[in-house]
Amino acid sequence: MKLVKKIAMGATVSAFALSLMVSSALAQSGQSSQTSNDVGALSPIIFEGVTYAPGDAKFKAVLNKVNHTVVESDGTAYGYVNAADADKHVNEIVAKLSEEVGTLESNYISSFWWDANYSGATFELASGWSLPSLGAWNDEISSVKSANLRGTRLYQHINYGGDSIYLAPNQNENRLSERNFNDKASSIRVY
Ligand SMILES: [Ca+2]
Repeated sequence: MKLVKKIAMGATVSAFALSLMVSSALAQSGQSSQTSNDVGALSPIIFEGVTYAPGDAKFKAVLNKVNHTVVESDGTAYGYVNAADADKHVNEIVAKLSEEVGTLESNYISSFWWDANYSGATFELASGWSLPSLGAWNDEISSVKSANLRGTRLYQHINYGGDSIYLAPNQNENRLSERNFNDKASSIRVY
């Protein structure tokens, strides 16, 4: 898809370009954008040092209390209330990965889908690129693959504000609903 390539090449991404990508992808896939298969939470989360499994009575309450989720490279998810605590954790992971990958160059990308299970319209963003707003994709992303160098972070508001979820490299979420982040992202960083 040409527009996707354009992003990877570093062109400025406008809301207009993103809306074009949506209509193009929808036209190609022949799918509507109204699919929704949200389910309850399925993955454990560590909050204030305690691990909560989906079956725990307190799980839903903890998930609702969590504003920021950080998923490490081994898939372990940590929940935070404060942005500063989540930022610190993300910065540590990104710094460590930066040391490891050095100046490695490649087309490492993150992929985002309109629907759960990596279906529906999609777009890609290469490592090092960010989108401060998502245009037609605002509050629409339902699944993500973080196949890049230093991870992917989705934010609730434009300009990287509000709640967030960070996924370490190669951590994928086929249902962002499991992290209370379905149809919620309004800006994105790909580290
Ligand atoms: Ca969606």
